[in-house]
Amino acid sequence: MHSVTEKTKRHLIIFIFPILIFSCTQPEPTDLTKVSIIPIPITVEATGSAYTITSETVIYLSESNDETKNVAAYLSNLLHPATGFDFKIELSENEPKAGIYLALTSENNELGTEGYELEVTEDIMKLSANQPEGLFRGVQTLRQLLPADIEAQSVQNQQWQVATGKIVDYPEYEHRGSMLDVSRHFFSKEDVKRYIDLIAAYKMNRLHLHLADDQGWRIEIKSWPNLTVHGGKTEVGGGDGGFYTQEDYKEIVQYAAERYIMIIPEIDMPGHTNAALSSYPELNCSGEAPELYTGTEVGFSTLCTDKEITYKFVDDVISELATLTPGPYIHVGGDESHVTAMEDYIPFINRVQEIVMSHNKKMIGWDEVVNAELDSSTIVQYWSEADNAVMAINQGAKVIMSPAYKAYLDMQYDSASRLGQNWAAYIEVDEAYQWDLASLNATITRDNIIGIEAPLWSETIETMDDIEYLMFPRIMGYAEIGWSPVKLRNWEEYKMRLAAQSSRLKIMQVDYYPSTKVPWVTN
Ligand code: TNX
Repeated sequence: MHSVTEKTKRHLIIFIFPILIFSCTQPEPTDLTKVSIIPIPITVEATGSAYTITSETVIYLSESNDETKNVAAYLSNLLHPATGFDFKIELSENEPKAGIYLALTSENNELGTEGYELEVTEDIMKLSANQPEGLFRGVQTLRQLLPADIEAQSVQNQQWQVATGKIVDYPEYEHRGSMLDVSRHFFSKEDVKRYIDLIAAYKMNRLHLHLADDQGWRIEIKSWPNLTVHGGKTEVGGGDGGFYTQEDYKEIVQYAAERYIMIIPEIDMPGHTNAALSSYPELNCSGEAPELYTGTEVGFSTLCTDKEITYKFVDDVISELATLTPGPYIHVGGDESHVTAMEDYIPFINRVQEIVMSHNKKMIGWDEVVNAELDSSTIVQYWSEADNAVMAINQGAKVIMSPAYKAYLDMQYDSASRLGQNWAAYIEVDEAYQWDLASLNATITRDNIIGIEAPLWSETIETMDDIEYLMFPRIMGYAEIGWSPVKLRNWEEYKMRLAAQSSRLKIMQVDYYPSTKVPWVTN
């Protein structure tokens, strides 16, 4: 039953409220310290008012070059679909009176290359950083300060307010990333781009692509064409596989670079090589090519480490990959080579390391590579044995932290999870968040760690929805572990911030796992 007064009230809301919104000069008071931001910034101060983005808002740049223009265009493209506004981008060497101002400064050393400062008043939203990269990370914060509807892909009729105050923010670790296995199941270029967009939103800066394994070879190598023609044909379960042409791959690298994400290519060897062995019989000690493999066993394949052609192959592959890779790293796998004798494995890795370095790249390997003699530039990715990470450190190598029982995105959340494996652990959202890279082991200390990577192995996943279900929300916690200092991190507080992200994730159409550990806020 609606009374007359209730009807009148509704009319007031329908007719008077918009007039209030569009004619009012006083913005609604808002508290910047109450806004949910992931990863949590270093400092946030609120001044209790709001800045409003309107159709008149201009994006100003303090300096106009390809990179700053790219960040401004990225911001404009981010804001355009939901607001419907066409933002002008203009150069303004001096601070403008109003608008969004992207400023390069060299005033604050502690910001480093990725840090930023965001100052919001009722008139201006000023984002400053030492590098365009810092501006880009700051844009991701700005995004979370706006109402969740900013993520919508169609025009939303509402106010676009940002709480006033000041944020100063920079990362704890230089290396913050995820790995996607495109070998067990192949994922299209478009899927990889979405993956890049999703990790960029939480300020990650590395995407490691696992490009070759027993089940499929996914990157075109012009000097060994059968690797993809034959070796890329299928995947786990026997479905159609696929591969990236070098042109596709360059496009991925470029797309990532525009988001300040480095692509780290991995060709796993000497094990995990059935797809290559099946494509070229001469790489087998027997001289006979095995069938393509579509199961999920590991540890049964090996390159023939005492044939010279093997090193010609490795050199050709790494040479082409190095040419496609602007970043400093080539990942050579080295894990689970159970059928390679240790006396063959060690000289093989030593030689592969030389090959990588001869192409002016640094080698990364899974933690078993510590059995070889590592160069001081080599990086070890700890996934399995803490003792291996300790050996790496004793050899002077730095470590990427991906301990499977904490950081594997392909682990099931619990025994009822519809996807994933559980050989390392069940990893619920709280388990994924509540640990610190530098306190797992007494020898693996802060100074030896370059950062975190959360790997997503793809034995059990086939679609982007599947990816998102295992990735979210855990990836947001891994992003925070890499970005925010441990003293700012606390599960009880984090879970509230995470809960507040649910409408945003829904609007972004992220198919996240709705863990019962999180008190999700549904509008
Ligand atoms: C172990 S992690 C592997 C992968 C599997 C993964 C499944 C690592 C270096 N090797 O080959 O896909 O487990 O969780």
